[in-house]
This record gives sequence, C-alpha cells and structure tokens, in this order.
Amino acid sequence: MKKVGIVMGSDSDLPVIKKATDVLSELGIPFEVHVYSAHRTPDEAASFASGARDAGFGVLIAAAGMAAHLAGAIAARTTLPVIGIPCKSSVLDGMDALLSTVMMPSGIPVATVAIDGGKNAALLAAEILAVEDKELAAVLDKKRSDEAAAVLKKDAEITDRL
Ligand code: RP5
Repeated sequence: MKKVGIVMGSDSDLPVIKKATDVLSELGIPFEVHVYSAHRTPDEAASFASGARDAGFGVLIAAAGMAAHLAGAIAARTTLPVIGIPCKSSVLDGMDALLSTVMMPSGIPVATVAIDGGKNAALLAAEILAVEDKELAAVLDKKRSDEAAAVLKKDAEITDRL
C-alpha cells in the first residue's frame, strides 16, 4: 500500500496531526510525519514534496496555522493529491489558516478539510488510497456502518430517556 505523507508547519500543530495518525493507525495505513514549514524551512518542504511520489507516497496531508501556505507550497511541487488542514493557532481562531489553505489559485488544487480537521484529513486520504484497494475500501465501509450503528444506538437511548 502507498504511504500517507504528513507535514506540519510547526510541532505546535501536533495535536491536530495526532487526530490523523490515530485514524491511519486504526486503518493499518502506513504513514510518515515531518515538520517542514513553508516559511521557516521552505527548501525542505519543497524537496519533500518533489520527491514524494518516488518515495512511495500516494497522498499528502499538510497542516499549518496562521498565514498557512504549506499545503499550497507542497501542492505546487507534486501532482499527488494534497489535503490541507487549516490549524487554529492564532488570534483569528483559524479563519486565517482556513482562507489561506482553501483559496488556492486555479490549477494547483488543495482539498481543504475543516479547521483542525485531522480526522477527516486521514479519512479522505484513506478514501483516495481505497480507490485502487478493495480491502481498504471494505475496511472503510465497515467503519462507516459501525459509526452509523453507534449513532442509532444513541438515538434509541435518548428517545427512551426523554
Ligand atoms: C504555522 O504557524 C504553524 O503551522 C503553526 O500552526 C503556526 C505557529 O507556529 P509556532 O510559532 O507555534 O511554531 O507556520
């Protein structure tokens, strides 16, 4: 199976990344995590993105806060799918990172998830890999139906209680 490459702009983004790595671990998907910044270590971020396909990655996740250019800078250097996570790390409550990540100019796509959306970033990465992997697709289908069953159980409990 192809690996998921995860890059965060700072180690202060780690709590958001942990939500993603927890999901990938649960699904048995291999991943690699790095701290590369679009601003502080632009050469390392660019070189990781340029070499990612040859290094065995199938999809990349990039998480950053504030003036969050990381996902776009990564996407500029590869045609692998790039998922951006805007991180809530400033006085603007993550709106700065959301707009910086989502408003990509035409031609360089970044699939942006919610502010601090580490879990959905991992699930989307898994769904991309599952396009060519029936076993992984079955695991994702089961996870989705297990979660639906858990919601229906809560529905029944609340209906009984109130
Ligand atoms: C961004 O600036 C990082 O992704 C982080 O979310 C934010 C703050 O970084 P630190 O000052 O905590 O290293 O580049």
